[in-house]
Formats: sequence, C-alpha cells, structure tokens
Amino acid sequence: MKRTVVVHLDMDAFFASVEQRDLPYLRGRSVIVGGSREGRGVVAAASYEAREYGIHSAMSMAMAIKLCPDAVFIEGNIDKYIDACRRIFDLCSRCCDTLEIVSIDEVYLLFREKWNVVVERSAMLKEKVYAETGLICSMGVAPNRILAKLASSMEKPNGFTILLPKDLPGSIAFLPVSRLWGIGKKTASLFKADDITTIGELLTAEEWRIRAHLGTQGFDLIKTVCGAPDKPLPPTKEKSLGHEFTFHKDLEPYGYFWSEVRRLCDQVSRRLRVNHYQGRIVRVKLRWKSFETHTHQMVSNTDLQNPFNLYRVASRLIHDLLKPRRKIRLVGVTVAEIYDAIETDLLHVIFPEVRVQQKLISAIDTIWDRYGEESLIRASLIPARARGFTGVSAPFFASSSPA
Ligand code: DCP
Ligand code: MG
Repeated sequence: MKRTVVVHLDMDAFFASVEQRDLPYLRGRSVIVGGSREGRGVVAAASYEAREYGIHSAMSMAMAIKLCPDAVFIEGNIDKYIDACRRIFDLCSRCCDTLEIVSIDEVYLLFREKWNVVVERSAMLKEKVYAETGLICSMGVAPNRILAKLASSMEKPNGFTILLPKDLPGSIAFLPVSRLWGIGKKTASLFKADDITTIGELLTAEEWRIRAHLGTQGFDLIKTVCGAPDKPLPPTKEKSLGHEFTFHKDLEPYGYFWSEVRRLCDQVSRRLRVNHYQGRIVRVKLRWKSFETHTHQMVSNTDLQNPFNLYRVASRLIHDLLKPRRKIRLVGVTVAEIYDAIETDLLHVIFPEVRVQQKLISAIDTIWDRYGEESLIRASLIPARARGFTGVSAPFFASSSPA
C-alpha cells in the first residue's frame, strides 16, 4: 500500500507580495501591510526586505515605523488577497488527492503516490502558482504534516525542501525545537533550562524530561519527527448519504421541480452537518415516467455541508441529464465517499459570502433542532403544497450507494 506523502505550501509574505506584484515601484522595497502610517493597529504582513529590519507580523505599527521609517505602509485590500488565495487553492485542488486548507495562504496537499511523482507534481504546482498569480510560495515535502510544515519554512522565501524518510531525523537535527509545530515559546524555554535546544537533543533526551514538558504526546511527536506517517482518520460507517423524492404526478422540470431539488439538497447537507460528515462525490438520479433511470456524478471540492454549494453542483448534473419534453417521476441527490469533516470555520473567515450563508444555515439548524424539520420550509414550495402537490421522500444511508 502506498503511504501518504504530505506537501505543505505557504505563500511568501503573502499580502505584501500581492502589493509588490500590483505596484512595481514597491518591488525590492520594505513594504508593510496593516494599520495606518499614523501608527495604529498591527503589522499584517511585511515584505522580506522589511524583515531585515526585524519587522514581522503582529508587531505594533508604532514599533514597525520606529524600526524602518522609510518603509512603504499600505492599508491593504482583502478582496485582492482573497482572489489570489482562491486561484492558488484551485490550482492546488487539481493536483492532489486531498486538499486541506489551513489558512488564507497555507494548505496541505495529501498524495497517495510515489515520492518522485509527488516531488515532480509539487515542483510543477509551484511554477503554475507563479505563472498564474505572479506570486512565490515555499513548499515542503515530507512523510507527515508536522515535517511538511517544518520543511516549507526551512528555505523561505521561494523554498522547496524535501525531507526524505531515509535522511530523517538527521536532516533536521540541527534545527531549534521551537521550529516544531506544537512547541511554543514557553515549552521551548523549559527545554532550554534542561539544555535541550535542538531537535537532535530532543530525540536523545531522557524519557522523563519529554514526559515532563510534553506529556505522553511527546512520544508521538518524537515518532513524527523521525518520519512516522500521520495517523489515518477513522473510517466512516456509511459510504454515501442521500435523499430521493418521488413526485405524486410525473412532471416536466420547471419551477416546482427545482424547488424540490433544493429541498433535497437542504436535507442531504443537513444530514452531513448533523453527522459531521463531508463528502467528495455528488451524484444525482433521475427516473423518467417510463421508469428508465439515469445517474450522473462528479467530484466536488466544495463544502457540501453548505446546501448552496450542493445545489450548485447537483443542479448542474441534473441539467446534463435532462431531455426535452420528458416527464420525471423521481429525483435523487446523494453525497458519496463521505468522511469525517474537519473544522471549516476558517473558510467562513476567508470568504465573506460563505460567512453570510453560514449564519443563515446555523439559524435554520437551530430552528430545526428545536421544532423539527417540518417547522421551516422553503417559501418556493408553499404554492405547490397549497395546491396539494406532494410526493414520497426517502432518505438513505448506504455502505454501497443505491443512487
Ligand atoms: N496575517 C495577518 N495577521 C497576522 C498574521 C498574518 O493578517 N497576525 C495575514 C498576512 C499574511 C498572511 O496572513 O501575509 C499569511 O500569513 P503568514 O504567517 O503565512 O505570513 P506571510 O505569508 O506574510 O509570510 P511568510 O513568508 O513568513 O509565510
Ligand atoms: Mg505565508
């Protein structure tokens, strides 16, 4: 079985690089993106030129001005950064098996491929990111997430660092322990008091010292540093989850039909949310009046707990299946290849329109949790319901999908 190879990608001086790209006179200069020149707020991003003066993210603006009064100070334009971030994530999602978004400029790409394939694809991705956005990034290739993140930081900016299993842990033994994700300033200073400053020293430290400063998790960290793979996510019980709706009377795909499709998407995404699942495949099913049945599916990289996303994908798939003047008996929407969801809160911070949708979705969830799922229905269904249009709705969980 192929082991997962992890690639960590982090944009270099992200906000400042976008400004340097768009305003050529800023190139080669100290650029600080953040609060105003009047010294309010904190530094969001500093170009690598500004870092030579000791300026870094989260430093007070007043301090940054003191260290480098000649720097160019820019308030910043979040829309531009989000646009760049979207294009980068899009390129990333096309080249790996799984993409995990960590922050506005940082992702993990998981590959189930041989090392040479992963290295080649990552190098191509780095070039593509530059060609399509004009921005540079640093990448790290390693057997697990902690090492991949460490690797991407080792040769910043514009770095490409490979930590091959056969060279571990020797290839990182010289680095300070504080460079490991999970070891903060406080823990690093406790280790220092024990004369442990480098990763190499951490690996040869007595067990009780590791337990004292890191608890039993310290032993997992040591295995990770030596190249152990990340623990796999526990498998989910069901492989697919969906809803079908049989109309009380066969019909052509106009207004009411699409309202029911929206409702199916509402129900399916609701069940993903309730069970904390996410899925990779969207599948639709149409049964014509003649009982002939067709399915169509596609891989989706979007958050399918969001019914707006699910409907966007499902309606496109249904449109592909439709045939002129043919009446429909049943429609189904299924999400397959489901897995335990990771926290997606970050996406809501990055994408403002998602934040608005999220508020609506959680308000609906609160009402459904309290009063049941019939307590709130789509307004577009009310006229049809009033005219007695109904049908048979059937949810299913399946370990091999029926739709
Ligand atoms: N950011 C922010 N406030 C912070 C830290 C970061 O607004 N306290 C924003 C600005 C950064 C972006 O997030 O450009 C990415 O953060 P990084 O920590 O990755 O920093 P940079 O990309 O700027 O620099 P590096 O080259 O070290 O990754
Ligand atoms: Mg960055």
